[in-house]
Amino acid sequence: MGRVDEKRQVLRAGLQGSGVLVTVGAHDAMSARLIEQHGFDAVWVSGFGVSTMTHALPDLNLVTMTEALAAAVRIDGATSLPVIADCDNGFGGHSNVVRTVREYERAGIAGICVEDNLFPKRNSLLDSSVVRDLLPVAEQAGRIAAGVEERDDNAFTIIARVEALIAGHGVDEACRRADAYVEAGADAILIHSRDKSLAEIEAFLDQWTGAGSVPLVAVPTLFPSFTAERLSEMGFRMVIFANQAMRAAVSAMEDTLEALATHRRADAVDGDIAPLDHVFDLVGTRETIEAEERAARRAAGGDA
Ligand code: SPV
Ligand code: MG
Repeated sequence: MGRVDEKRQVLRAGLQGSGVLVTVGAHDAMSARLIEQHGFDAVWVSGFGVSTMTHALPDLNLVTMTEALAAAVRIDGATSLPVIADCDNGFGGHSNVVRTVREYERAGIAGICVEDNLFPKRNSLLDSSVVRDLLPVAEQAGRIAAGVEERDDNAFTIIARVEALIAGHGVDEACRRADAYVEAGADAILIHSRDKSLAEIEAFLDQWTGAGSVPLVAVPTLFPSFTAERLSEMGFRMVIFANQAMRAAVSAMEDTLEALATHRRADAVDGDIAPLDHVFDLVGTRETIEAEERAARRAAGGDA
């Protein structure tokens, strides 16, 4: 089995198993490599992370599909874990969702997630008590059905993300949307919430008659004290720690830059940053040089 098929199968099997895929958000290739080295199960290409770290732009649909796909491909290339790409609202209208499925599948990504936010979207974590409009449920269901129809490989996972709780539409609407997206052929449902107590999600799990029909995905950024195991007991098959690595990188850079600005000498930070050898090792520098040297010796031998 090739690398792409293997990653897709691992993702499928993990979502359909009885455990939980503990997934971490990457904003670039190195964060994906570190996520793998720390024993996680899958990598989430965070739209928030890529907007912030690659472009220094807000997560408001300013990153194009081409840019997001390029980031996903770089991330996918740096890890043997399955990669699920956050595709926001599919970067536009109906045909953009269809094209998104085609391009991400062709690029060898294991799965994507598409949300029902209107274009231009708002990041779901932004503090807001305003009830936001979402894409009409029938329209989003139509987009998902068309995306599912477009894919060639049934192992390419399409996750539908329900923003009804985030946008202030309540549990009934969240259930209605989850039903419609499952009916449209979504492989999994990401139910997003900002409720720190988890009461809203518990109400959704109690009320949604489709619970158990497809795997459920949680992003516990705003209910951070719930462990992956606890969320798994509640019925989630994937838990995404979506932005912690990105926020760690921002804090670490800020601390380092502050110390450099204060002390104006490089060794002010040496004890707190990754040693050069560690960085060389993370990207296989020595192995690459050795391979080049072996090739040069072979070429020289061949020439002789
Ligand atoms: C992301 O990581 O870009 C996500 C998750 O979509 S959240 O920021 O919680 O919306
Ligand atoms: Mg996102």
